[in-house]
Amino acid sequence: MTKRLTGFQPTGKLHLGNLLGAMRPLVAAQAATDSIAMIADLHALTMEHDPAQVRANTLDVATLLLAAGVDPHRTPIIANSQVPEHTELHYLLECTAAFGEAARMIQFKEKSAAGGPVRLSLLTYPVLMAADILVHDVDQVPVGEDQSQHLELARTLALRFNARYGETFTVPEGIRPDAAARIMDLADPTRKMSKSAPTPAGRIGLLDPPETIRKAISRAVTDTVGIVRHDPENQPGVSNLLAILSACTDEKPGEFTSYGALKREVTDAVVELLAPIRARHAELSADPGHVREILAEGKARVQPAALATVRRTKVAIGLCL
Ligand code: AQP
Repeated sequence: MTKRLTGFQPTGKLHLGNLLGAMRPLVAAQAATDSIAMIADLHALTMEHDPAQVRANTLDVATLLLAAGVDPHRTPIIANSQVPEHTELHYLLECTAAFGEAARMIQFKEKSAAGGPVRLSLLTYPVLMAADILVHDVDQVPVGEDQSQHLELARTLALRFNARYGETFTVPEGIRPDAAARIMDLADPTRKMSKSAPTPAGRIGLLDPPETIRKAISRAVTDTVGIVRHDPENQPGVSNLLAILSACTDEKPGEFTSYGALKREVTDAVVELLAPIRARHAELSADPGHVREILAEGKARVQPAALATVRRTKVAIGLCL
């Protein structure tokens, strides 16, 4: 069965984009793939962070994955910090990666240009991401546009290692979520909905109550064209609302005579989609010990194979076991 790894960074509250672009496809593929859901809490340490917040976000992402329908019996849910083979392989891969390869990553350039001290881990983070993927021998990694350069590096490192030290890693393939699942910011539909956007106005949190959702959608930026049609180039706001509607309902949107009518239907669809997730999240949050157990079980499930990858890598690169 195809092995797939889907990653989530606990860098803030998960939003509708994360659900439609990553969580629902993960849930939908559970039966047909051998998936791992990974919370990349180590990646959250690459920028200034609040320790208590990272821990809380990590548990919250795990809780939301369960609430959204990830079945931990089929799909192990892990935090990369809890499976030490990730960091062990990270170092071994660093020994095969060049400084220039990491320094030319667009995300590194952008984030390091933001001012303030630049953590060394921000530079090496794509190599950790490569380790996250390669340690589990996965065939496929769903990646958004902004992660595709990092996935390319993971492939390069795997191919280079295999060529230099002998066949060791599965070379992963990036799979793109379909375009309709790329959800844009409601306040600025030319950029994707993101946890780290400067203002929360363009984002719908997965735990937002119906009234907050209604307000956010009613304020969503549209245009002056006055016709409801899917034209991302000229009508990005309206096209985004149509994409949200179709992703929420799994159906092609009908006809709309006004932006108001479209917004009302989008609101109903989002509220309906999120209601059971909020309810399940509330139930699960009453027992945080259960979520911690799920993470521990996930670790126990994936660790033997991860250990085997690290041992194989160590032998290939010239270390004694
Ligand atoms: N707007 C989006 N539309 C569709 N899919 C999205 N994803 C993120 N934003 C959208 C997908 O969600 C998964 C987890 O994302 P991540 O936690 O790795 O971080 P990200 O891709 O960088 O997303 P954010 O929310 O924008 O985080 P920040 O602001 O911290 O950078 C991924 O599969 C991603 O493609």
